[in-house]
Amino acid sequence: MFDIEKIETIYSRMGNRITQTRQALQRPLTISEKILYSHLGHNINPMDFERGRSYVDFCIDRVAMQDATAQMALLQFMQAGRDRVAVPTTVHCDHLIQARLGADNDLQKAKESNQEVYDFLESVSNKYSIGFWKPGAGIIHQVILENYAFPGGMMIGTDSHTVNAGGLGVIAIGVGGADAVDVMAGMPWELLFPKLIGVKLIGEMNGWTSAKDVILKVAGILTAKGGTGAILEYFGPGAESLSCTGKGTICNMGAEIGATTSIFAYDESMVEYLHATGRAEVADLADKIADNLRSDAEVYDNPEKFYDQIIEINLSELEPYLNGPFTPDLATPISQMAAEAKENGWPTKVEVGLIGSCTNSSYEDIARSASIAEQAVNKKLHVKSEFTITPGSEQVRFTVDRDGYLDAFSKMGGVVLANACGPCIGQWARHSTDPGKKNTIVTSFNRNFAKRNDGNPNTHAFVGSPEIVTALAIAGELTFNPITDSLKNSEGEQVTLDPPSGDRLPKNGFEVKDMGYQAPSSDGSSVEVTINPDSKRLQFLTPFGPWDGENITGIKLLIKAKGKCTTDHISMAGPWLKFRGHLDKISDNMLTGAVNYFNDKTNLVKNQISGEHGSVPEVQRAYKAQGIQTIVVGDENYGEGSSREHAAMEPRHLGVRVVLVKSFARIHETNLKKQGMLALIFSDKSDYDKIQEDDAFDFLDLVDFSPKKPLTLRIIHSDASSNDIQCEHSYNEIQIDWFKHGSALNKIALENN
Ligand code: MIC
Ligand code: SF4
Repeated sequence: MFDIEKIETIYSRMGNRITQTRQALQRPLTISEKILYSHLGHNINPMDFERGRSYVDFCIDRVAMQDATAQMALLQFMQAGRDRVAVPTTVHCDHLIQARLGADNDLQKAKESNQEVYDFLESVSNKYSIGFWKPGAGIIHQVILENYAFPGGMMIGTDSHTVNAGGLGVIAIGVGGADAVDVMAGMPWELLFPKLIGVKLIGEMNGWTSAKDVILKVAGILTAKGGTGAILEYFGPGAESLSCTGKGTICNMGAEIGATTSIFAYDESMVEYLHATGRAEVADLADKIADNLRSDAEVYDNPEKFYDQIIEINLSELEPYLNGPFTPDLATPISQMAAEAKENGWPTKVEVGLIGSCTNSSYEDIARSASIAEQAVNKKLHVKSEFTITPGSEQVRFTVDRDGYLDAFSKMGGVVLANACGPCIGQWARHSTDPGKKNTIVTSFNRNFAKRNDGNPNTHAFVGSPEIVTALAIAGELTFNPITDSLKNSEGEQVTLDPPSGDRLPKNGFEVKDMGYQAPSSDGSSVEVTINPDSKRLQFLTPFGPWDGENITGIKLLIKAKGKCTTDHISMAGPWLKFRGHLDKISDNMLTGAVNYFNDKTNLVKNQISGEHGSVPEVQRAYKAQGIQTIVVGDENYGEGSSREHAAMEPRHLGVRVVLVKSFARIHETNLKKQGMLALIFSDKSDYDKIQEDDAFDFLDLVDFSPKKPLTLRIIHSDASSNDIQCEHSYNEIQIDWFKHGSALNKIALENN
């Protein structure tokens, strides 16, 4: 068991801090407030911070990083001038394993093809006292839930779905690598004090509905940016009726509505889960301070007084949902899918059903889905779609294998993939004769942006619960509603599927032979970290240059992006994951998925010097060669999705200086600031329409860059006419300093060396 002494210390001080806060604020507190206020940075007194406006420093209990983001985070940490990490930290090898043939084969192949990167991560971990979870151990968020998460804790992770741990009562927040570097270097971590959205769950789920449907419904209500800057707190009798891993699923997908994080208060389901995962001692400690791990009674009695917004969902009436295609907030109740699919022309033949991922790979998910798989075999149904299963951790995989569930899936024709992200992040060698074909897949993952799973822009990915995905894979039809429809079996009879059933936790306990964990050496000072100078996968970083103190002028437009521009559009994953440790190489994917406003094409923009069109990275490199700085213009919720800071570092590396948008997603905005970029927001959104293809830009008052003061940007059109527009920003003093120094890291390095 990890961290028990640390948890004891945290719990022992929580009570006092909460009492002080209640006195200072003169009101009852919600669960998030209790956790946030008991993690305030040193010397910060509790006061009623302005939600959505005050920047506040916090002391973080733990940092987690996955292999695809850890490379860049650790390359930066190595420049920070530290001997070891200041807070407990882990690295998890999960994103780089490609799904091809099945678990054993794929894992072996990944170890060979990623050896250099795994060796690097292992030796850096060893040197700086970081716990290392080897490839095959599982997906970061499941491993965290099973081993490290504890009610009342506060952690950050370099992955947007770090929020998964809210299912076990943690304030867990996804961040870019540079934020992790701050915390690993012993600095407090700064966050815009969040707003609070209360989600009251009443009733109890039944039949085909599962925890996934709660968040699919919430995503439909709040949309992809509706949670921005807020913590979602789930409460009510319905919340208590959910399993701990079901709560994790709900919190996990809170990333899809831009929420800072989501959380459930401590309850019996968490006690059960802590016991089942070998942490009865943590539950005993939590029991002693249980009142501190839940909102005050007054909050539950009159939630409207304490939350900025309240949503109520009756679980007894909740239908299963399918969200998509191309965006996780397009929510369709299963009973309306047939009509919606017809109206929108979505292909209805389901080619592949994929279950698992960090979102839905618990024992309960697998057991319930397996109960559907068993019916397919027993009722002699011919399974129409391909079907894959990605277990979330070796502990879950070992146990569900022991309990016969994996066998049930193979009998239905399913393929068990490695305990890794796999197809969820485009690590999928999909067998297809026509890679551009318009087609439909259904997954129990969380994201479904264009091209994400298989690189094909015409793949329509729908997100549903693993139980529904299994049923749809059997039926082979997106329009199949297992609640009302029947299927013809191999004997020509019409049969129906019974609703799923399965235990929340294994009756005979979890079991595992090798969890895949490697502890660091107690003294890593002699460990040497090397990178081959010819490496195609890794590259030491060179610090970005500081600002010269002048108004930046003569900026050219690189691209005006139209519509949705997620981090998958800015820095695609899948085939590019292998270059996550090599900034120059990965920069060749910069903004290649963004749609150019002027021609509706991806990766084709005008080079203003030559007048020719070229790929975005090519044109940008041409500007860079001539010392011309550029601007990227974007639409709403720019940078939604992943925490990958490559989406900010690539533009910085290639010489983009400004990103000006209608609105930003939180993590991406911070990532841009950390890397010394100017992340600006149109004061008047309609100014977006003023930007033309041949425009140049001058700042008029960047020399006076200061908090809360908009900047003036002059747009100079090709006919020499111009417009002066106002740009808002959310930089505070410290963040302006990052800009001045060239990056946040430059500043830390200066202070430490
Ligand atoms: C994702 O789900 O998009 C990822 C891949 O896990 C990312 C992290 C990354 O890009 O490495 C995330 O969610 O932050
Ligand atoms: Fe991995 Fe997918 Fe989860 Fe991201 S969302 S951590 S890619 S399983």
